[in-house]
Amino acid sequence: NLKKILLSSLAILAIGTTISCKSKGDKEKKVETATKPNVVVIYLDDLGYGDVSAYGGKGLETPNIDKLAAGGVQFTNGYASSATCTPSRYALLTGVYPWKNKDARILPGTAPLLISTTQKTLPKMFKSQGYDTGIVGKWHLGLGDGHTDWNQHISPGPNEVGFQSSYIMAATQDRVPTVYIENGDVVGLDPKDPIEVNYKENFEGQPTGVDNPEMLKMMWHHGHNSSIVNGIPRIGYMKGGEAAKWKDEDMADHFLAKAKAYLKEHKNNPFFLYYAMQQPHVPRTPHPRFVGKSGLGPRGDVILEADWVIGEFIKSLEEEGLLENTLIVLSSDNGPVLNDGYNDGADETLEKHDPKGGLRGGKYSLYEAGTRVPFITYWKGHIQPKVSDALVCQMDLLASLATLVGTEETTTDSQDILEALLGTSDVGRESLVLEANTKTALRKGDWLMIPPYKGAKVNELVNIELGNSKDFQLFNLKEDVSQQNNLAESKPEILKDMIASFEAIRGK
Ligand code: NG6
Ligand code: CA
Repeated sequence: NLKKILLSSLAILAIGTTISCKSKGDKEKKVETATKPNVVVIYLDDLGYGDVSAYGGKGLETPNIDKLAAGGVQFTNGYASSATCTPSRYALLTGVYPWKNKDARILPGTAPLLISTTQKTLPKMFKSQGYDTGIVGKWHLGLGDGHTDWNQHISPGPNEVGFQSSYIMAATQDRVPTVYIENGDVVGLDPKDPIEVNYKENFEGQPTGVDNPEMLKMMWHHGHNSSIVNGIPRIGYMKGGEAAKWKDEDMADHFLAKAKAYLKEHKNNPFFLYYAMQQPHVPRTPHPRFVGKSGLGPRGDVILEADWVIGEFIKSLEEEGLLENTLIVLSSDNGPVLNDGYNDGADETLEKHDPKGGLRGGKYSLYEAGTRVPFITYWKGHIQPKVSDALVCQMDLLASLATLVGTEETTTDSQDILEALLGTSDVGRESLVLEANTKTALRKGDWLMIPPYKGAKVNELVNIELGNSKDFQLFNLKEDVSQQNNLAESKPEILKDMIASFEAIRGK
């Protein structure tokens, strides 16, 4: 009898909570959609799960990111769609799995625009709701038609897929052209010194990382031995454009100034700002203010620099009176790598710091450290601080933020998990296909399944386990977050279910 009474009171309690949660959720939704909050996505480049002290990172303090985590929702199962940059950014901006687009791979600086100008995008969605939309920072989604003349207006690019204003670098900090591009025009270009870019062959008489080591202030380890800019050898060849070339050490301050200016200019209308920072991607070039500050070499130093930048940016939001009306989403495009092609000591100076945060693999990998990244939502006065285990992916921002601003946007792959993102629900996605170099794996519930793949087990150049194996791999991430125990043989039922779900999404 007692048991019965207990059970029924538990049931009443349970119903009570559901109802109150639901009505609370509905009410909040109404308020939020009515106010049209600003949205800022702060996106880091190669920042690992363990690179943030709020995520347990040791040997390095990131107080400003930690503040967002402590005052917002800190996701422990937050994912980029992919273990490299271009595909992750593609998914973030289009809400579509990148492996559905065969060209969504790490792109050279001369690649044509990857996103179709007719495709749905996150900025277009915001624009349709009366938002101003802007991007500051790394693009790496291709520009123009593939035959870009860098001395003319460059189009199509971010401005043709929904961003009303753009201030970008074309590809990566280690790829040419090493210039900023504002709304399709190279900034500071002297027409008498035109820019030429070629990824196949050098321009006659131009020094390279291979031939002119005496000119280098940073030594290359693999790749990165073509044109030299600011004493740093790059991927690809470039000639001319001297006055327009960026100064690597000033890049963080430069993008910060642009992002702050964006806030000032657009504070009177709802805006969406995609702030794509360059750290801690190679070449790691901290401003002298940060050199040596981490004790972990340049990789640690640029993480401190990035954290400082984020603090300054938030201060600006506060000063402009925008903080309580701005949803901030912070994440990273893929997991960490130490030596990614330059001898900058990143792999020698780790001490206690584990960029992977106990996960297996890293950038380029199908193991967890490739795609599981810091993922934080922060909205002062609107989001109750919590740690959430909900499975969330950057690809879901399109559908979720559409709901936030009062519209609907569906793609085949972006899921509306707004309540999880705002912390009012712990339910995220049920499953997610993860990608590394066009190979895919399935996360579902607590499980990760990697199908058999040919290829090296380890990328020796970067010293990262890629996830390739002749056998199926199955891990219970709840019990075995570092993925040491392959349960594919001992849990055949689960493996079967995972394969079926994977094939249902991926196709056979
Ligand atoms: C690789 C580069 C690496 C990095 C990466 C892109 C070599 C040998 N390696 O090809 O240094 O630039 O591309 O990184 O060139 S990402 O974060 O933009 O995906
Ligand atoms: Ca990256």
